[in-house]
Amino acid sequence: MVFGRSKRSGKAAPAEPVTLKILVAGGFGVGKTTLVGAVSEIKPLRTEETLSEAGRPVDNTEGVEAKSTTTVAMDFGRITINEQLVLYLFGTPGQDRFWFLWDELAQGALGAVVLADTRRLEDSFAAVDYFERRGIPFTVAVNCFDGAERYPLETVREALDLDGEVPVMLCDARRRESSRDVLVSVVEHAMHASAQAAAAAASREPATT
Ligand SMILES: Nc1nc2c(ncn2[C@@H]2O[C@H](COP(=O)(O)OP(=O)(O)OP(=O)(O)O)[C@@H](O)[C@H]2O)c(=O)[nH]1
Ligand SMILES: [Mg+2]
Repeated sequence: MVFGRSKRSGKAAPAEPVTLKILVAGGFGVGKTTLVGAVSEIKPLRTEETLSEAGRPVDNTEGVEAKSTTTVAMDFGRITINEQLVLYLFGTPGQDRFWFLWDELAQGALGAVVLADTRRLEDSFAAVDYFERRGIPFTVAVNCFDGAERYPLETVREALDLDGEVPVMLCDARRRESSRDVLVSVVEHAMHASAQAAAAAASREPATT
């Protein structure tokens, strides 16, 4: 019996896209949930709880007085950057009492966005420290809230004491395109950082000849 092979279409099977995990972090109320919701192509998973009167002494809502809810576990969303690249987004909770969740969320992350509000820049110090200590590449994105003063990016870089290679940019977390640009910056920065690390490791290898 002769078995025939089915005719090949000549087209290669489409390659699976690479999926990467990106954290969206920063201080309380800087717009993390807003950013994940603006770019996500799936209905974002949210874990919002109402800010209570009881929490007022510990929840500093200065500058975001209209805020009525806060993230208590995480946000989750997904964005397809192109045929080869899909990003899974994990938004962190902003309040100090949920710090214990960060290590769990950061596992396997390629990079991070640190959102900042120039009216409360100090709220994002802890996120910058966190990623610096763990060597996770990050981009700082200043979320331009209405009524917040605009500062040159170099001033923000100095105020946050960032290394020269950390990208700093402006964004509007409510806008999809703007938020997507921030995520592309994180991926590019992380790829660059990993290529540099690989080159440095190769140059340390002893010569084999
Ligand atoms: N004007 C303006 N308002 C914004 C922007 N981004 C977020 N907001 C508003 O600011 C508030 C805080 O946004 P969230 O996205 O909940 O902030 P968050 O960082 O997730 O907050 P936590 O999870 O509680 O830390 C919401 O009322 C948003 O509608 C922005 O770019 N411009
Ligand atoms: Mg949130």
